Amino acid sequence: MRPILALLLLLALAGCGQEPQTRQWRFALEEIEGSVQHAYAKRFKELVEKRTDGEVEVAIYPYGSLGTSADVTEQVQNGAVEFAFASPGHLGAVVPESQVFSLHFLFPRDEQALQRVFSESPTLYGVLGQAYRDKDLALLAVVHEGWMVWTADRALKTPADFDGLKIRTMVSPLLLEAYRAYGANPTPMPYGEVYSALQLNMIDAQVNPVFAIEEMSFYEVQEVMTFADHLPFVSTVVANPAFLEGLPRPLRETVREVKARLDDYIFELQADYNAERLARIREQGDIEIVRLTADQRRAFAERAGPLRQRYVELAGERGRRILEGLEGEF
Ligand code: 6CS
Repeated sequence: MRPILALLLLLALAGCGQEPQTRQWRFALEEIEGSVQHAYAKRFKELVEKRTDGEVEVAIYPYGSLGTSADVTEQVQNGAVEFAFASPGHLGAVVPESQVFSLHFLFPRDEQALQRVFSESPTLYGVLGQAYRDKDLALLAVVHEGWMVWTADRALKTPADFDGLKIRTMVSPLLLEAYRAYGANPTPMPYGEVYSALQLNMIDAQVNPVFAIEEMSFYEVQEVMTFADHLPFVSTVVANPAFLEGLPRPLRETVREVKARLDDYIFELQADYNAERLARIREQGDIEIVRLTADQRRAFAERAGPLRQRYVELAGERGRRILEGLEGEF
């Protein structure tokens, strides 16, 4: 055998003997096991591992294992974690433009319109995506987790009911301003501290989608749930940009395809989760449920209106483009 052929044969045989290289992708959540984010990550893992045939293994880190939302976002920015959920409710100080998701009464209650815009909006994936990118975050998906519901020691039917109410919010500055506009005293704190703060009467109220109110047991320590349909709870899936851009093209394509598959999956799943958990809350507790009328919602919407201008002040020219772009897409 000619030496060059022998060398090629040797190299090929050595290659065959090598263990295939496995890539580990970490996916960190802001929610516990059994949540909407957990369902998303489990399906992401399943689809990625199946499509890459063992080349990629996804490890899921539920809320608490890697710290608060702010900690997890930093871990994505510095590459310690490849994928994570980053809720705009916590991200506002880092990416001011993301606070468009804090604007009460901006988003329509038409679920199909929400689904369409959140899965493919050029404004969100283009303009907002660039704002994320400037802060070392790649925006992969915008995820609707269900409409926010106020829970409190009282019914919240008019802005006057918010007078002096200590309501726990996530930490984005515009969210706090939104509740101040109703006359409340918003108190930001990490998700994991809310139950005990309610139990110890350090706060009177909090706001979250139904599935979260159930799985975090907030309903146990509150008297009334008020449905105002003022804001969908939106989270975003982010990745470390250098990691994503450094992936071989087929793997990047896999991430893109899996995201598209998950858009419909999670939209339907959150609706089921929220409906089932509301039924469970009704069975287990004696919490009162209040749904605002159109007139009652209007009184809140009037107070919330000026916040749009405030958003543009905080998020600048790009914020204005996001707001106008979204208004045009719905
Ligand atoms: O209220 C919060 O802080 C959290 N709520 C939900 C439903 N998901 C993540 C977020 O951190």
